[in-house]
Amino acid sequence: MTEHPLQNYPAPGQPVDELALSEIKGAILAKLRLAIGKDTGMATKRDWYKAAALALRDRIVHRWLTAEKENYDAGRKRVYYLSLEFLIGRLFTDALNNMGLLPVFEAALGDLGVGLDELRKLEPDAALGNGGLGRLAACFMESMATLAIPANGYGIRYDFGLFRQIIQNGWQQEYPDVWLSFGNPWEFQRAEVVYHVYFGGRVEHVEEGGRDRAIWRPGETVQAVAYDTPIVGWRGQQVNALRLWSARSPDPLRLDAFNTGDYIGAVAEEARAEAICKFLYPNDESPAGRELRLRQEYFFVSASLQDLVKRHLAADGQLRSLAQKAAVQLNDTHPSLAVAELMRILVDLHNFRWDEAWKITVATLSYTNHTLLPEALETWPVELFERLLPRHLEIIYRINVQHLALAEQRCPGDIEFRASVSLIDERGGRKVRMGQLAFVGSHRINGVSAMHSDLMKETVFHDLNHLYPSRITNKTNGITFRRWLMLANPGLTDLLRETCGEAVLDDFSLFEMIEQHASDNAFQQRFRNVKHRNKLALARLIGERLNTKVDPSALFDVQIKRIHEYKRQLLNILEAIALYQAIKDEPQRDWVPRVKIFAGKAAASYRYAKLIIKLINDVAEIVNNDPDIAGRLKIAFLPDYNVSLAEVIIPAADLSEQISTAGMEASGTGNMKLALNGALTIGTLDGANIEIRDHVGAENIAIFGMEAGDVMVRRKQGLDASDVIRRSPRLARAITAIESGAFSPGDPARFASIGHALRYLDHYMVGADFDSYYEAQRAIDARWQVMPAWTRASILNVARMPWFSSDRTIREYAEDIWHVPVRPGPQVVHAAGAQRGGKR
Ligand code: 26Q
Repeated sequence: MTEHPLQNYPAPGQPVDELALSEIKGAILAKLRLAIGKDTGMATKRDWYKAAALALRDRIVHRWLTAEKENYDAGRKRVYYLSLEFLIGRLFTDALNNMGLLPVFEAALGDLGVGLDELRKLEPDAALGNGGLGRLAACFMESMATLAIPANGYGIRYDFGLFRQIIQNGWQQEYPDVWLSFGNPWEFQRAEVVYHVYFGGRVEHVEEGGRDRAIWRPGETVQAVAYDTPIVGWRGQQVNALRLWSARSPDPLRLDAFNTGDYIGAVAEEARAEAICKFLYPNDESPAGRELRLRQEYFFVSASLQDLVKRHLAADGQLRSLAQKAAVQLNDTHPSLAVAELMRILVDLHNFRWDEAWKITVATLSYTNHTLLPEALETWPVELFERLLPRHLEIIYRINVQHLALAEQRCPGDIEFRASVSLIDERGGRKVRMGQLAFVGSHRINGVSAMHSDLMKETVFHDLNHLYPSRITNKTNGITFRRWLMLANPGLTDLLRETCGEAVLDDFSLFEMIEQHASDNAFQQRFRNVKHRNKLALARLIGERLNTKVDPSALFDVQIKRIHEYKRQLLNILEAIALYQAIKDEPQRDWVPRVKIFAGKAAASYRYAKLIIKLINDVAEIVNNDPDIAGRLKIAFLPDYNVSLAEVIIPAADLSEQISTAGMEASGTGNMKLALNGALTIGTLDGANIEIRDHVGAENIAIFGMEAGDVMVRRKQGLDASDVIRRSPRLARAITAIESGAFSPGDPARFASIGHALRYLDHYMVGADFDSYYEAQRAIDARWQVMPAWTRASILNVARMPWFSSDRTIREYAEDIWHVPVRPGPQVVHAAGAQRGGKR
């Protein structure tokens, strides 16, 4: 392999290096024989995929070990990203791309008679996450490696990822996601990295040297075993580990049971321990109260903290300096037991005084909040806590005493203030509030978009912000452009490389060079060709999966995300119904052909969300087969939305639906992926949509609907939708069609609950925003009919998205929260001939 980094990245159309090619071919063949145990004659496609993945992995491991040693020798501060979710998707081409080996592997596999693209599809998605929060963790891991931040991700190695979604007769059905059945070439089991994690039992207090000393006598022990997956940064300079914990029992067999022939009894404990890492929990409506979930949270927090404390002690010999050498980021409240566990480690196990331990804990930890929805804020019944984690409950009580004393100092006699900041919710059944715990135990608390961070200060954390001013900060989310542009949209990437020069791969701010071509006819044509090819690919996929024929030159209107009332897929399908009715009223008009594409999973227990999926599919059935429509409106619900499906849909989108009830979407990140790929956004002023508007310009985005303030006012007024329905015949007609069984002729009452919710509660303001949304959609139709102007807006969206790179987000975390250095901005010396686009 050549040493100059850029020579590994031949510009589009340039041949690959012959020497590298034969080396890679040899490496793949060697893996096939020696690691897989097959020769070329017997090898299946999957064998070839594994051989190629292992050949690549060898090259990653060299970089990994070098980076590790260098970071260790330099005594660099490390970041530990604690998350119960890492929604990674596939790693093969991601790692190839970042290593600069994509062209040479493609050529090598081609020479060996297998296509890289067909092998790529054999890798199952690592779907260890629900949605945005988990995908953010994956983007952050990639950006931390890219910026050469020494970092570890910590999470759980779930045996089953997020359920597989199958649509049967329009209804969602859930199946287990068996992603590990063919093995996982990316992970290294670290059989020697094992920690004990304890549960239950009781706490004894003894006096020792005039100090109270707590001794936890647990009732149960589980072992955590480490599995490491290397995460390669751009240009392969830095490789970090994602360390996922698997659970097992310390005693694989209970001998007493085994010796009496009670084999089930003999392995019962093992089964109980292993249950901890079996499933990923869905983010359904009421997550609280599930014992196994609390066990998962403590299991991975305890193992991760033991691991990082051990590493720190090995390097520094003492724990006083922990915060100077370790920054621990809590991805939502799910790991917030870290506050109590770090205190326990310092005070109970390492004899720190309480106050010093508290300083170290707060200086080490920081917490990211991802939601303001009150029903989604995590709490645990005190009784369950006490049974599972008795010592941690004591520690939380003691933290609370000190914290409430500060509250009393700040607002003497204000009982409401105390109740609102307390770590314990005393209203009906006492509960531990994980958000308050994470807040009090962290030196920085961040929201994920400007608006969300502002709302945190005004709503859920209003009083805590008063008590600890300057702790709340904003870190607007970002996405990794390597996956969401370079890999997902090679056509657009090549166009950018040709127009802005090779440097654009390292410096996304150079995207702005395409602005000068935004109205240029020839450039527009090339830009549209790229989009068209991506749409052809998606149209083919829709044909294969749904047996629905769609016109690739129609406007592709895309809403892809978890199904949730606040995200308002219902608003979208209502508009589809209204449009359907309008076309039927005037079939001769020149309607803009549209394909409405939906994808997303509903939590298995979220009945209403599953009914919305059924409604979308029922409407699709009628609309898609109505001869009056003549294909001018098509609706496609693509099943089993995951990272890999997103990589096909996003580059093909013309219109991005970001239509949450204002004030409810913390940020959104799909909105960024779609705009980066040239889709225009139709959206509310919510989450990061606001910042997208600020960057792309108000004329290049379609904003509609109520603002967050309006929503709050309307809620306070307690208005239902009756008034708006009375004033909007179009809305009334669409709702009536749903209620009358127009889309469910065999079962007219099927959607009665939806009709009822739309008319009488309308908590999510679907009715209140409907007219504004419908008009915004018709304005989109009008814009689509002037293709040069549409294309210009689309180009400007791409040009102005660089700020939304997760590299920018991670730089901000590094500077303001973690205090770690990052690799300085675009630093590559560009090879001759790479500047074909020229600099302005
Ligand atoms: C909690 C307790 C028990 C079981 C499950 C959960 C749980 C799991 C996942 C609760 C919430 C989640 C996921 C939340 C999530 O994805 N939030 C999204 O985070 C994105 C990244 O910041 C934002 O862009 C989205 O706006 C936000 O909805």
